[in-house]
Amino acid sequence: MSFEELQNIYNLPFFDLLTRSRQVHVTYWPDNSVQLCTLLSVKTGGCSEDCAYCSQSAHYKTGVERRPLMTVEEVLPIARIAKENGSTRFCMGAAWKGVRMGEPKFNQMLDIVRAVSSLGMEVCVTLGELNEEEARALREAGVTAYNHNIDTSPDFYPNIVSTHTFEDRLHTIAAVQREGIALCCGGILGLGESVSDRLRMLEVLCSFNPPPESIPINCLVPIPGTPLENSPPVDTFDLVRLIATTRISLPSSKIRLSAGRSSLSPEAQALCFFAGANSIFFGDRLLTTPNTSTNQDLQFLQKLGLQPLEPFTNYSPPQKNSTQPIPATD
Ligand code: SAM
Ligand code: DTB
Ligand code: SF4
Repeated sequence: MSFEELQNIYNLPFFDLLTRSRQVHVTYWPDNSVQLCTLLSVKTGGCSEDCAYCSQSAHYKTGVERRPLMTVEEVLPIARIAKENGSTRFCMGAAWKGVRMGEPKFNQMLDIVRAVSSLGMEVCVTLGELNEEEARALREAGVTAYNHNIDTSPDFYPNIVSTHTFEDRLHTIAAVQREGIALCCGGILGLGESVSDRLRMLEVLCSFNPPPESIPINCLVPIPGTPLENSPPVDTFDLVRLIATTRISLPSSKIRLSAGRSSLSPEAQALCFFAGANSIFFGDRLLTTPNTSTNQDLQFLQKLGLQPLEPFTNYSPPQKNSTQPIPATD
């Protein structure tokens, strides 16, 4: 969908926009389900990159305690509990610039993925930059999805990161898609970007082939010590408009209401689900910041008549599809 089309949708009268996005939502997602995803930071802090929003960048004094890569023995019980609690996706994040084939840390990560994959949940990882070789190894180990956000528009990106480029992000995304791993790709609102930047970001998401399987929409969690510590909160109506526009333009993608959710009122969260969000991070913590408690979330979903997406049985990960043309980005 073009930028102009996205603008026209985004600027519809609020209730017209919601009516349209709801129609799309019930057509593509008729069962009132919300996917529950558990997040775990398997390697925390000390990252070489200078992303202005991030608690884990070594460039800022945020007070986040550095922790080395966890072992299989440490991760596996946490993943088991996540499954028992109803999560169907286990997402592991590492504060790295990226990974390279043959590195001990990458081999350890592959061992972790093999172990978690044996539990029968979707396995998502976010490890920073990689090439096709690493993507293939992750897929063979059992990764079903790779999270790599574009975060904002290409033009605004240099305002929030200087240690890598928007093009670098696209390169990793292309490698992930060429290897047939489901792409989890979204962004953050509240970095000081304009509405046009948000729609330019959406325009890039719309250009991926296939479209992202899931789209995390994060609202900035301001982290003391980062350049964005004093950023004002995102306007709820702007957030809901963006979710609705995303639902209309990318109907088959799951939209994950991600970081910042615990700062939203129940009414605001309900509007986000109505507009098209159908996935959340579920668990008391995100990576380094608190999340809404699981009990509160389950009660709230029940109140709205939304069901946690059924844990699947006999899950078979997406296979590499060599007939699908993926445009090169470099
Ligand atoms: N290092 C990897 C990378 O950059 O892709 C993975 C981890 S990074 C924490 C994953 C995503 O979390 C970021 O792209 C950003 O969208 C989101 N994120 C990180 N810190 C955040 C914050 N303080 N508030 C909201 N979203 C945040
Ligand atoms: C994503 O888009 N959001 C998650 C996940 N992908 C890795 C991370 C949110 C991090 C929020 C800040 C923190 O807890 O450090
Ligand atoms: Fe944080 Fe990822 Fe940026 Fe590192 S690359 S500073 S972990 S967002």
